[in-house]
Amino acid sequence: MGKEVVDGVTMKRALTRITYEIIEQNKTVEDIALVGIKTRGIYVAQRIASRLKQLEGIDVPVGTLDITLYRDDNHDAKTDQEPEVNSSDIAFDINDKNVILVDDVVFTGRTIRAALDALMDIGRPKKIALAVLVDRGHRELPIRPDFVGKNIPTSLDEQIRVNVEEIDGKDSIDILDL
Ligand code: 3GP
Ligand code: 5GP
Ligand code: MG
Repeated sequence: MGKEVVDGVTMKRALTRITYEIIEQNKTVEDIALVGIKTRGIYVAQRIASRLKQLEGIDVPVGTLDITLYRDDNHDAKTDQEPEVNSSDIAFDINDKNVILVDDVVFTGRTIRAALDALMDIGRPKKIALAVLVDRGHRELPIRPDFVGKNIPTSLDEQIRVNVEEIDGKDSIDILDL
């Protein structure tokens, strides 16, 4: 069983705060585009987009990247296998955009590295930033999120479960012991 460390109200507030930080740090919010990493990163990106609409009245495009980590069937993410981009759905021009990559959890950073490669293959954004709902530590690359919902230090035996209303029926963040 998991232990809930962030409840629904707190999670929504964190998403709202991230959105305000994005507004503060971007002179022209019109240049912003969001790219969510499947699966739950896409929902986090859509939440941020709807808050940007509420707060600033702007429609920000949301694209998606499907990235999977190839690894053995145990759940040890520390592996020499690398994440691979399976597909992307980015139906807008990323050239000269301030692209904000969005994932639910950042861990080793290898998925983000793969996402950066994929974005640079598509075009030349003006800038790429990273927003995550949870930073659980254990980075293996020099990648640091610009916008963080919650820092949750974990051991390697733990796992974060992010629940989103859209697919899990509730918003919350749990820690699980593997
Ligand atoms: P999600 O983004 O849809 O939530 O990385 C693919 C999925 O595996 C993610 O789904 C994530 O929830 C889940 N996952 C949970 N713990 C780990 C982990 O330690 N490493 C990796 N690579 N994936 C994990
Ligand atoms: P990376 O190690 O590349 O940072 O993370 C690999 C992928 O697995 C990312 O998409 C990340 O969101 C996800 N991930 C890593 N650790 C966890 C975790 O503890 N919980 C969840 N839900 N996702 C995780
Ligand atoms: Mg994820």
